[in-house]
Amino acid sequence: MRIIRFVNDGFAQLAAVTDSGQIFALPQSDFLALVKEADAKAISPLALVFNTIDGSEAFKGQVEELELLVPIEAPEVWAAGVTYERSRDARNYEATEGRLDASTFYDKVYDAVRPEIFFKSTAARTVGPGGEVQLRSDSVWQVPEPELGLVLNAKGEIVGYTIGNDMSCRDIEGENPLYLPQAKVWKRSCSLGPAIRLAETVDNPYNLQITSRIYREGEKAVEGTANTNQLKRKLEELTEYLIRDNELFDGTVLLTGTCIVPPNEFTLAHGDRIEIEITGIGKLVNHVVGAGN
Ligand code: DO4
Ligand code: MG
Repeated sequence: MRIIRFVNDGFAQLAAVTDSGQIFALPQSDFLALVKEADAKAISPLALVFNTIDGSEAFKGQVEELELLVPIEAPEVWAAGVTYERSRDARNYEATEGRLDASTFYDKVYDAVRPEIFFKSTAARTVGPGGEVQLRSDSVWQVPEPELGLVLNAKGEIVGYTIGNDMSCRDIEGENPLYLPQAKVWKRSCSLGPAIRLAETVDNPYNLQITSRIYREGEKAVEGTANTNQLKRKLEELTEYLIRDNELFDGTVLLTGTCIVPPNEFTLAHGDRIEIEITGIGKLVNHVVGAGN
């Protein structure tokens, strides 16, 4: 069962999408309201959705035909880094100008007990499905980072799964790790969507296939695949560190790191189309616009 938001008669409508693709309106204002109502009734969110849609009429049409909104206006988006071997190798490459024999702090963090977790975005900097992600004006090496996103409640519990794009500037980060916030956080540098999969309906979050494609002038320029079974850390390990001595807000999203990195000579350009697909969650599509657009 997936939860979406879309524009219905000019208003944001929460809806449930069944595994067979049927769409049912939900009365709650947003995803966390649904989770909290289920909590208050001491039933699971899935049971609440089934109770609500039982006997009601499905919307006509398919999800692809709707004007989708970001499935959650996450007050904060955080991200974990170097959680996959592929990410560690890519960071080493950009930090050492390709001298892969060099040992770096990326090697250390990959093996350390404490994971890398950084602040990524706010609702205002985050775009939804079909939205435009923006390039930085002072970077010449920019890539999308396709990541599994954890939707958390204020207690740090995983209540849903979504897809995130942690847009990144490899040259800025590679120049100096202290530039990380500038390599990661700017206007429209994050996207989430298209849906949230209820956590209880995901049997094994460590076996989700991730596929990413970048199209340029209608042609596929880059494609990569990965699986969450390659993740070095446990999801609870990441959420535990995020919540430690911290104050979390309902609907916080934690991105879990990337395992798909385009070839080193690739950089995003205005007009590119990015697709990120994760089994059971959907396909997040975004368009790239140059700085200042
Ligand atoms: O170490 C910097 C960030 C790494 C990252 O964003 C990732 O591995 O996904
Ligand atoms: Mg990342």
